[in-house]
Amino acid sequence: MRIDVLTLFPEVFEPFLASSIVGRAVTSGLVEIACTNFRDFTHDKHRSVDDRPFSGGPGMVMMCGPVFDAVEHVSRGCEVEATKILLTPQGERLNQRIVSELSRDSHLVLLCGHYEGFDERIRLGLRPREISIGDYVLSGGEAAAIVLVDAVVRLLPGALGHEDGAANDSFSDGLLEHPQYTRPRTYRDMEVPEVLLSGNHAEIEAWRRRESIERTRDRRPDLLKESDGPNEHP
Ligand code: 9D3
Repeated sequence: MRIDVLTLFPEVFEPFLASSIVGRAVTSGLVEIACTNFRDFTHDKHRSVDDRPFSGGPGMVMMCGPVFDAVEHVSRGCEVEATKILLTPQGERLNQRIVSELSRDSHLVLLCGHYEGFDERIRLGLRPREISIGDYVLSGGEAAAIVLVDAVVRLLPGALGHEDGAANDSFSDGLLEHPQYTRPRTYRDMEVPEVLLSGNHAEIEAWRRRESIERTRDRRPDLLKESDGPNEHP
């Protein structure tokens, strides 16, 4: 997979791209990730990437020129058309289904905005998929792009090292994870549940399943509704 991140702040991605699972996926060649600065595609002596909205209003708007030119630059010579993604509070809310879809694409181009938004002709001309990472206000699309890249890259075959990892996650079966314990068996008078020390794997699996369902009912009843339906999690 190739991922191009278009941004005014390419330097914020550097420590993230160098670390942990994503860093290892990059060095092992599973994914190639490049950051491109919109400012390298400006047309005037002030290197403007934004301007005031026509007819007034608060804030600044990302201009068409640098955005179209940067997208065309990273798309040049590519045989398959890239999936273009505009990170915006107006987009569809990111979830594991969308992450999984994107992980099967060969080329993602992520557009990170700053300021109040994008000139509407960017939407009309590029027809990007528009994605939000949730209902809270960020100062720009960069943090959202990091979230998206992290979630997608860990699904690439070979990225986790242990291949059952992604399949066992919360959300892959629509349930939250069961409680987990490690040594010591007693800590400040708190004991590890007896069943986990029993060695009875059928009983342990049944306990974990019950705990997952109970925890999901308590904390995220919305997940039970939209997954397999009420009869799947008795
Ligand atoms: C005046 C209305 N504001 C929308 C709530 C304008 C505005 C605020 C913040 C426009 C852009 C931004 C910057 N945010 C993003 O670029 C962004 C974002 C977010 O703020 N929340 C969740 N997901 C995303 S993806 C990109």
